Amino acid sequence: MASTANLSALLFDVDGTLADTEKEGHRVAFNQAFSDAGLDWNWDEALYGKLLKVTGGKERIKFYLAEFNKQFRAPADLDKFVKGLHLAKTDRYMQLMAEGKIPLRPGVERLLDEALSEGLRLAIVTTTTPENVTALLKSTLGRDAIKWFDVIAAGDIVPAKKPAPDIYIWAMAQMKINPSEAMAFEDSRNGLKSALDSRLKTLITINDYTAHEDFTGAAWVLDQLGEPLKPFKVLGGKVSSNVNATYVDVSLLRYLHQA
Ligand code: XBP
Ligand code: MG
Repeated sequence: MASTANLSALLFDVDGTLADTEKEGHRVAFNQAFSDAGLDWNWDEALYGKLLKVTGGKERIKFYLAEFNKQFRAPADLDKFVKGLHLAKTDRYMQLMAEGKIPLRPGVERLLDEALSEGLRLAIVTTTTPENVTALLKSTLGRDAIKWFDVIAAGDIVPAKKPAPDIYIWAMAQMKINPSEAMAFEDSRNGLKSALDSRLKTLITINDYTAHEDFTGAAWVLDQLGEPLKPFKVLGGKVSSNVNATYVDVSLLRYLHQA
């Protein structure tokens, strides 16, 4: 993971990293889709925390059936059933995003703006469905924000989702960059593993669902990216926290990347 190359690209996870979408976004959309389908399943906040162990909505539904709802008599064609439920969930999620109730996390918009003006390239690297990425970016940053990103690596584009490294490797191949030129932004252990196994230096911003996770190997672990009037807290990481910065900007990223 030598970082002699200059930093040229920032690769962002979406759920939990750009915005806290899981509790009030994905979870709510899953429950609405279940209810629309006449199912009495209810994923409360605590259960959803357990289900987050598995990334990908379709994979998560199957995990729920295998581990938490074994008595459910699933239709013979389980894949088709799950796919249908998940399509309905995506519709519901997009509606929720269009209502604009889920903001970006602190520092995200400022950092994206600064990175672009400094000539860094941006990419999205996520397990969620591409339509969901578009819906979130549109509702928070406007219709054109999707164009800020050179690559949207999302959903089923690779069969093996995070924690497998495949989605980061795919995104970097599309951008024709090496891991030594980039940094990843993640919020979870699954995301960190995916990024580290792609040889990317990774900055973690935790959230309520991931705060307890093991972030060994991360360059830095922060509570959030910070703003001038909302300083971050350094919670861990390999790089010395002995810096004067109180919010993440491009010069701090260049330092972390070289450290
Ligand atoms: C995000 C996910 C996704 C979303 C649901 O993980 O695991 O599955 O929770 O999205 P990460 P879909 O932040 O590591 O990318 O239902 O569209 O799969
Ligand atoms: Mg995430």
